Amino acid sequence: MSKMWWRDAVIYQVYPRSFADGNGDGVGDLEGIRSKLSYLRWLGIDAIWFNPWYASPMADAGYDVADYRAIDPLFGTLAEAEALIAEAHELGIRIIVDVVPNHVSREHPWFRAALAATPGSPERERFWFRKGRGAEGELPPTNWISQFGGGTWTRVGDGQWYLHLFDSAQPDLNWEHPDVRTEFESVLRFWFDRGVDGIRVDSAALLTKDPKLPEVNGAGIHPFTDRDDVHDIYRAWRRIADSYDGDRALIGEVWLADKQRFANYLRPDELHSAFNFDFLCCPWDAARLRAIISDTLASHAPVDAPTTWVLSNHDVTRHVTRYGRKDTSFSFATRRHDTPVDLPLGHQRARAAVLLTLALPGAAYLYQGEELGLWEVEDIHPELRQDPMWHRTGNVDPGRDGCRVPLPWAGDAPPFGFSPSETKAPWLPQPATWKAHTVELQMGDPSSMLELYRTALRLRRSLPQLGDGPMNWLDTSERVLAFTRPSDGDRAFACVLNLSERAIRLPPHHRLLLASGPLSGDNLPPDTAVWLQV
Ligand code: TEU
Repeated sequence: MSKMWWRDAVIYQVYPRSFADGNGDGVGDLEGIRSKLSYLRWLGIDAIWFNPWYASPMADAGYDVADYRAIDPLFGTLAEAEALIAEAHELGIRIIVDVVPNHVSREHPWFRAALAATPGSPERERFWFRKGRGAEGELPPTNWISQFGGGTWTRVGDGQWYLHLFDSAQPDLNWEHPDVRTEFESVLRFWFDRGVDGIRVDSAALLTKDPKLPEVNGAGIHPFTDRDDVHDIYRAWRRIADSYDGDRALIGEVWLADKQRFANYLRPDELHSAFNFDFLCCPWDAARLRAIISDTLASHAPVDAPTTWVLSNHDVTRHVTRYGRKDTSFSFATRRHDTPVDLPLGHQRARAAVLLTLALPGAAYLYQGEELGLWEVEDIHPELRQDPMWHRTGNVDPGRDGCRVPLPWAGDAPPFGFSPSETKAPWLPQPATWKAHTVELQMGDPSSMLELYRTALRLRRSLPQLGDGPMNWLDTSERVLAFTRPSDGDRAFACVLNLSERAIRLPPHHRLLLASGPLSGDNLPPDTAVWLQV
């Protein structure tokens, strides 16, 4: 595989709970994943990113880690993880694991020791324990709001409060403490020693906090997001990654609106790459998409970092559903269900969208199931919902379960081959209508979403113009996105996406490589994209 693979890899996100269940307990696991590696190889991806698979009480689906060096028994064993990494490598697939450094689980030995210790003890210094405000210390130390809704402080028996930017089951670590730094450097080595090619850094902009813990006041430097001193951590981590053979990458989960500040994480001595989430919050609108593409490429150029494109992940409403909403004022932050979804429209746009992202410069992330055209499951019964967001927001935000429903592999009724038959029901219920979207049904059907993905991935590998490199906008109408990917020697490659309401004429003298939907002669219908040689 190529040097600096992370610059333009296609990375498939496996959410282990929901990919494939090998042992029949209704929850996905490593045995299940292993049985599907040949599918991923067939699909044509370059790398897999696994969401956390570590020992965890699963208060936030594994983003509450109790032991960073152990696999949760729900998923399997460390030996199985090692075998999985080795087998993937044999198939030419790289592996990325998810490390969660902002917080640990309430069950992590450090936090248990902190709870057992007294206020002011060294065990509490690894976290953010503070006195409360008010006469009796009955008010939390700050007004901060949790990423999951509600406050960021929970009070313990002796009256102190501890900080958690997410759920109370995820106490924040104190990155001023040398133990914390040493421990995570050792965790990185642990996984690099086991051959992983990359590490996703969860909540990468949140780790360091202003020790004075001031209120969030909207002006000036933020007390817990994107602080300048967080970059010291990534400089140290880069030295570790670079000390290994091969080409080990650090990939940041950085949610930041400011593109200049975002690019700081990608300086040559920091992270290799970071998730660009802009498409997740962007409606199906040519001007907005064009602005994101141009601004992203411009902001990454000074640090010579590649960008990444993401249409869906385990935290947001699946894009078939987002694009199927007639109401384009859609915002992912309010996961509202009150506008109807036109699924055929969502599918048509999703087909066009993947041709766009795979044609742009940089790396692309695919979230498991998007290649099947899966949509957000919005009618999960309240009692079956698992996401802490649903509970912490007082059931205002439906949470993220709807994008985490187990995959349909085969057959015409749940569990659709996700689990061996005659076993426990999948941990979240699958819609009966997914029988038309199984892998089994789509494989070999040239009109299916799955075969579109596979063809696009095969072409992307074979065309030297795609992946890393320059792009030029073609001068077309406002509601069309059209660009070329030039290359020496070869004919230029062009991608054209029609976001208007009328068919448009394709450029003259082209050769059609791939279309996301039916064309009428040389006309490109609305919500359709093509790849051309020009
Ligand atoms: O997400 C970090 C993050 O910023 C989330 O609050 C995100 O904004 C939210 O999920 C959007 O709905 C990461 C993980 O991707 C997420 O699954 C975890 O719950 C979170 O960290 C805590 O570890």
